[in-house]
Amino acid sequence: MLRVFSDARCLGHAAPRGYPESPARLAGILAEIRRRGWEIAEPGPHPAARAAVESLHDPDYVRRFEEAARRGDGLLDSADNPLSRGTWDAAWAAADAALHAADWVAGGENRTAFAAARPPGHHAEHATAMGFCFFGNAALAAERLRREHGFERVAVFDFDVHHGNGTQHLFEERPDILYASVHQYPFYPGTGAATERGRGAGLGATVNVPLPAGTGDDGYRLAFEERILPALREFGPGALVVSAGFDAWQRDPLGGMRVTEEGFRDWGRRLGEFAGEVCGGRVVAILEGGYDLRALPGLAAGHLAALSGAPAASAPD
Ligand code: Q9C
Ligand code: ZN
Repeated sequence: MLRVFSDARCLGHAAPRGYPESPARLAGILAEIRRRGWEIAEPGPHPAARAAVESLHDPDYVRRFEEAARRGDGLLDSADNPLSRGTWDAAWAAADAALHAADWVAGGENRTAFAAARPPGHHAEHATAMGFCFFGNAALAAERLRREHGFERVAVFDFDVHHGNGTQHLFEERPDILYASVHQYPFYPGTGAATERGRGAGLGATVNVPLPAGTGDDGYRLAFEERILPALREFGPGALVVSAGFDAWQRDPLGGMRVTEEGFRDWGRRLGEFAGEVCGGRVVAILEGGYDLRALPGLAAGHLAALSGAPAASAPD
């Protein structure tokens, strides 16, 4: 069963001219989801959001973000993180959607949730905005499943073309939350070497599979079969969080990979089968990147259909 979680406030984070992380990305995905007849839940603010964000991020960072937004500053921490009137609310709305998605998935078996939300989250550090990201949405979902819903081990798998430095760093000393990523390397943000395997008690619970520019469906399939799925299976999570970025697509304006639409469906199928066998079919997918406005809706919907076993397309009328 698939359920999509979104929030109209996510559209209010405006993109300056030439900024690829635009409201149109999400609007296109939501239109495609409606076209396929999939229901979209908009539950609004999550009662535990403030506490969840301030336990994962530095509360001083949250205050700094709020003050910068209120003052009307043009950006937060980096040129990749422009602020507009709706940015603060959008960042909370994305966190809210991720938390609601996690709550719903924890409520039964064979549930696939998709947080159709922006801004994305996997580059956001403990106290720094980075790479279009403000709050770690996927990390929030993982921590919610771990702490509030009692799953002893939760895995995050990240297939965005960029390495999720934020998610990795938030959990790198944790043995109870696995972070696994497949990404273009060397590339932005510079982290994600195979030698980064976690620290202290978390050693071994970080799995990086860097791939060279130009990798296509075959290279990704090998990475799944030989590295990612065995690591996830060995960890044995009670629930799976997927950082779903679609910027490894062959003509993405930011990425340099050659993945096709069929590639994203193939991973969806593999991850869905894995979840059915290992973690009661509990999957929380969170939107990260993906910047080709024409391709993105079909890539995301195709992946979700395969991941959840939802009908691939609505019947023609
Ligand atoms: N400042 C996501 O896909 N490019 N973020 C920076 C040099 C930043 C991508 C170029 C790309 C961030 C969620
Ligand atoms: Zn990305």
